Amino acid sequence: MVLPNQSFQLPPIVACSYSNQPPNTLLESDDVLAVVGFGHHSAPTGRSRHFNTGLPVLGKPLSEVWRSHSAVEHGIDDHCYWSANDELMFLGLWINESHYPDLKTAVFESYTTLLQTLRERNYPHLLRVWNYLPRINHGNNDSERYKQFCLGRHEAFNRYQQHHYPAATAIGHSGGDIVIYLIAARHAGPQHFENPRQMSAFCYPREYGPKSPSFARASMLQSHGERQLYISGTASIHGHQSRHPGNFHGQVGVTCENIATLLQHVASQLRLTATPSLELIKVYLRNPQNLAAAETAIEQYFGPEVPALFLQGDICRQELLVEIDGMCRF
Ligand code: 3EB
Repeated sequence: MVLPNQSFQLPPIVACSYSNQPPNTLLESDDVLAVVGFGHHSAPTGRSRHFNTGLPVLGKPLSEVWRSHSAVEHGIDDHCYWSANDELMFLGLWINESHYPDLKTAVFESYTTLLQTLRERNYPHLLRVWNYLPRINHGNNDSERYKQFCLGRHEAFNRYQQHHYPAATAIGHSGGDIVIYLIAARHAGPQHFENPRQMSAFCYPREYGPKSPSFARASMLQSHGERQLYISGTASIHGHQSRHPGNFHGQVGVTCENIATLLQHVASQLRLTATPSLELIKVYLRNPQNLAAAETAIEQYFGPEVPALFLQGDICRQELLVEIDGMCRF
């Protein structure tokens, strides 16, 4: 008798999808870890598992939904919104900068709270972080807000001896609080990857700021018989230099190639027989008028079947116009 392969019938420990259902409907399910909404305002929602950001959706309105393989526990403690299953914790907070002397301190304190919460709740392994902060490109040279953000994040990582940086996104928006949300694991230490075509961001030379950015190009969790890979930092950079400054077509091409190169690199490192394919992507555009060109280019490159969410957001280098996050399961 041939037994069915049970592993194929198990739901993934976490899955991300985009939904047009209202957040209140989505939050009725006890397996939802988080619903992330997109719009012009970023401030605490007051409802456990419900996040918003200051990034407006371009095109049809969708929420990002994170579902667990089982019912989750969740709550709001010490300004942190948390939810968890047996292996993963989803954790996030908003920061009102006016309560802090400066952005660097606000970011340091926030990361300290997040990392302390992960320690206390015993989900110590950072897997993936999203940082959405207002006016990311404001300020000149070393006082540019993105660079001050990098300083605060780095100090907190140092304090918690977090020397294995996770895949991360840092994108700017136009209104409200900084919002940071993340996924961390209880048992399995994630494996991190770099892109052979891009210098590791944590090695960027001094010209990009007083402290290089603390993130990996991709992070993978292997747990419950599945591997999931989170991809970030794919923007139009080769080595450490921006390519095609101000040229959207050129940049979207390099960004897609960066993703393809990274996936091939991961496949070769893991000795996989096939290159993983993208399960879904999130596209950040500095200029909403690039939406149609982005949709066409991305569909041509990755195919029409990959769900994509298009958001208006500022990329951390002034000259960059597009950034794409991705996720794979294999
Ligand atoms: C880059 O490669 C592009 O600081 O967390 C992309 C993704 C970028 C994440 C971060 C920065 C970050 O430097 C910028």
